[in-house]
Amino acid sequence: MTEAAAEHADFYEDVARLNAVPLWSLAASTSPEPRVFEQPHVWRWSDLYPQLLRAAEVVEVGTEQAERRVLTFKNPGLPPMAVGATQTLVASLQILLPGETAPAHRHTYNALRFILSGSGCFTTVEGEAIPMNRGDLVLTPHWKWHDHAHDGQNEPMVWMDGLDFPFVLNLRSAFYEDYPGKESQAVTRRSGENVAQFGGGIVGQPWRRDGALFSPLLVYSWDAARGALQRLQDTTEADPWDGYMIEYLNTASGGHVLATMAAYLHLLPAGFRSRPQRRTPSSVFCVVSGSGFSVVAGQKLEWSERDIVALPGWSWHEHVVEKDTVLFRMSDVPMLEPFGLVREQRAERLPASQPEQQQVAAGAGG
Ligand code: GTQ
Ligand code: FE2
Repeated sequence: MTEAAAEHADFYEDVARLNAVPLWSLAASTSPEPRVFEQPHVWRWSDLYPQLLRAAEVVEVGTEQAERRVLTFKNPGLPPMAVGATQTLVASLQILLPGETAPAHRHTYNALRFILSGSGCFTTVEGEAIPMNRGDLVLTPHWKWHDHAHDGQNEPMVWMDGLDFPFVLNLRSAFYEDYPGKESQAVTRRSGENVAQFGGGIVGQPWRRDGALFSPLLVYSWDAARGALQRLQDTTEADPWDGYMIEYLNTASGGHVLATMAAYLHLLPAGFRSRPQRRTPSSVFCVVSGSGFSVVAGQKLEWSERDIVALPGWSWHEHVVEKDTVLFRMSDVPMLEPFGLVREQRAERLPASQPEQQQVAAGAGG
């Protein structure tokens, strides 16, 4: 080593010992665009459902073994200790068998649930028992007590959980508490109360709206959401990027359903091929019905019913379907919006700077 090189190495070592880093050695600080570590990924129902059934044999729910019987997804691009379908969003599959109860607790991270199969489950949120039916969206906002119970006869009940857990964890704000004493919380409201009060676009007892951080309406039925999509299809043209698309709204504020997560339902009509787009927020979508594929950051991802797909932030993506296809999508857009960090590009066709994606998309047919 020359004297200069030795001096150089010495310098970096000394600085590191002082818990400092020369800024010029960090590529991220001058990267012209976001560097995205999360990868496009599909979690297939056909792979995971059998493992959920096995989980039902391996652990008893509601014991110290397992507070919830949940398989939570880990994006292959994240560091070893991290969980999440993206850097900010957890997606999981949860299974509950007839007769089982998942005990009451609360936490500062927000959750939403999209119901995939089975019937006979209730989730009690802050004193109201909410029936869970296929295609419903149910909210468990920040710090609300919640427990799940399966009163049905035969089939296991399965749903997707979406949580902002990685985000809240990184803000050192993850608090968690078990319900004192009992397994299930007391039911103190009549079933359907939140829908009656807040579900119609006309708000009863407006003083009961709990601020704007989350929606006082806790359940959005499949029929209402699918009906809205249908009316959109009957009266408008499909958006070339997003197809027919609705957002589930916070009925107190008109904003997103939760402080940290937004929820949408898309209908991509038969034969639809979306134009390419990318956005800084990340998304996770669940295939409600239909099948097709996405090309995301140069990778082709095929998916079908009940598969769950991670759409990394700032990654070009496009969707192709043969038959009518409905996608439920959650997004971390509310985490970026307050800070002016949402950027979006919607293109007629892929920019020439994306040869890999162009090639995959062109070869993909459909
Ligand atoms: O059902 O309460 O997927 O607390 C992760 C954490 C579900 C739940 C998850 C949770 C729950
Ligand atoms: Fe929970």
